[in-house]
Amino acid sequence: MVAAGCGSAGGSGGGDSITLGFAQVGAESGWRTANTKSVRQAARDAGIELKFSDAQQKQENQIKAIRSFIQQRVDVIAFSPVVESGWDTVLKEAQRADIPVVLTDRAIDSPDTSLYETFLGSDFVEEGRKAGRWVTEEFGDAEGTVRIAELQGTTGSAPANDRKQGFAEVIGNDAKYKIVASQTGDFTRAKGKEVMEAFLKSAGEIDVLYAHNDDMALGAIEAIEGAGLKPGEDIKIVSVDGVKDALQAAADGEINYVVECNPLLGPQLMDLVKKVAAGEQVPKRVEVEETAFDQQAAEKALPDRKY
Ligand code: GZL
Repeated sequence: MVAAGCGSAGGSGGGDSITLGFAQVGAESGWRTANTKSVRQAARDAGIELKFSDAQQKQENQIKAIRSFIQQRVDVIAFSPVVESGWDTVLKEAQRADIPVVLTDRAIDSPDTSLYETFLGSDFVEEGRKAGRWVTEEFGDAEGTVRIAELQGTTGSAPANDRKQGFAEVIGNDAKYKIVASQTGDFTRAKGKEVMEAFLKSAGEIDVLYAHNDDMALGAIEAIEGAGLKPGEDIKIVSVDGVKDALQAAADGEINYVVECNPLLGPQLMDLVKKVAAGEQVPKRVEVEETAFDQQAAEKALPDRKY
C-alpha cells in the first residue's frame, strides 16, 4: 500500500505498486495523441498501473472519470482539465478521499490551490507572446494595417485563454496590428477549416493567420487553397504545437512559424506521481522546455521528430 498524501486513506490497497487514474481531454489533435502515447509509455516504463479515460473533450466525462477513480481508490489522480473552471466540487471529493491530484498540460482557475499537488505543463501565455513577437518581426516594416485572423482553441480552456492573452499583449503595442476575425476552431482540423472558410468569405483581406494549434492551421491551409490563395505567402501563418505535419508544412513554406508546445510529459508526470504517492513535497508548478521553428529549423527537426 502506498501512503497517498499525508494520510494513508488513499491508495488501491495491497502491494507497493502505484495505481494512477488519468482523465485525458480526448483525441482532438496530433498533440493530444502524442501526449497520450507519452503518458501510457511512461506509466509502463515506471511500473505504474494506469487507469486511463478519454473524455471526448467533455468536462462532464472528465468529472465522471475522476469520481470513478475515487471509487476505485487509486493512489493518485492526474488529468488535463478540458476547461479552466468548474472543478472545485469534484477535486474536493478527491481531497476528502485523501487522493492527491496532479494537473498536467492544462490548468484550472480555482483560487484553492490546495486542490492539487502540482501543475506540469507549458507557459501558454509565453507561447502566445512568441507568436506575437514573430508577427511584429515579420510585419515590422509593413505600411498600413496588418489584418490578423485568429483561430482560437477550445472555448474556456487554459491554452485558448492564455495564448490569446500573450499574443494580444505583444501586438497590442502597435495600433497597426488589427485582429479582424477571431473565433474558436476547438483545436480540430475540421473546425479550423470550416471557420477559416467563413473568415475568407466575411473578414475581407487577411494578411496573417494566428492558429492556437497546428491542427486548426492545417485545416485552414485547406480552406486558403480552396479560395485560390497560397498559404504561407498570400496569407502568412503562425501556429502552436510543433507536430510533424505542421513542421512538414513549415518546411514546404505553407506555415511560416511554429511555436512548440511539448506533449511528451509522460516521464516527468510519472516522477511526480511517485513523489506525490510517497507524500513527498513537489514544486507547485513544473514547466517544460520548448522552442519554436521557422522553415530552416523545421527542415532540420523533421527527420528525428517523434510525433
Ligand atoms: C496544449 C494542449 C492543446 C494543444 C492542442 O498544451 O492542451 O490541446 O495545443 C490540444 O493541440 O488539443
